[in-house]
Amino acid sequence: RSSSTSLTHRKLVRNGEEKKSVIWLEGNIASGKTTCLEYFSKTSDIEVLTEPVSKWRNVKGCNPLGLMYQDPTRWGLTLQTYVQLTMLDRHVSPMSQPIRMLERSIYSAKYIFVENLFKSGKMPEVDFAVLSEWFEWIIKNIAIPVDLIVYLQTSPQTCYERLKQRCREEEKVIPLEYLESIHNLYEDWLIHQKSFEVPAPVLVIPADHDLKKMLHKYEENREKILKVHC
Ligand code: DCP
Repeated sequence: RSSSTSLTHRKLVRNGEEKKSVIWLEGNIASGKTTCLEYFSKTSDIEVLTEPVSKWRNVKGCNPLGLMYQDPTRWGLTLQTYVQLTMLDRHVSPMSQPIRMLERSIYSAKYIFVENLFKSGKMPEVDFAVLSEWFEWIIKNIAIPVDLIVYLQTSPQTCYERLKQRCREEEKVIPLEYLESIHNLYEDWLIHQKSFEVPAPVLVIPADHDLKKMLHKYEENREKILKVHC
């Protein structure tokens, strides 16, 4: 950890309490969120919470992620209920650092992935209604803090190439069209802001570049991302 990246001196104290900041990192499947999180995890005073994908691939020996890709109509609700639970658990867990960076959110789970399953005709109306009621209840009754949304904006084609390269077993069935649908929902939500509530300001980082250039982009945006803390 480099001391030059320490933010300790910038801690804002309000009513004797340190102000904490929460940043959500959003973007399509294989948009490079993990690399971005790894990059910022090297900064002092930031805790990074990755998506609980390992849980989605193994709950008591079952693989709801794999099941969902095999048969979305049957298993979409199962996966998304579990995603909602595990993301909520992440959102309400006590912060151990002044800044938290979280991979995706309970909002994108609902507004992007559940919405996509339903809109593409793969989720029965009753499943969508039940998930929606759960979601509405949660956001009305439980505080889900967020100060900034960082959106890694990619083309679906780039994500498709990266997806093929990383070769995650469950994802082999994903066609380009699936990534296009997820992309369009993200753009409507965070760029055009015409579909659903956007709960914090959005910082867009173009993310089609190679790794070296992406690391440079993160460095360029470091202050903008971390200043929400002050
Ligand atoms: N997923 C889903 N429903 C959600 C959230 C995620 O079906 N509500 C799926 C999409 C992916 C898998 O879970 O198949 C993991 O999500 P990401 O691709 O976003 O995670 P990565 O770690 O792969 O992201 P990145 O490649 O950007 O680092």
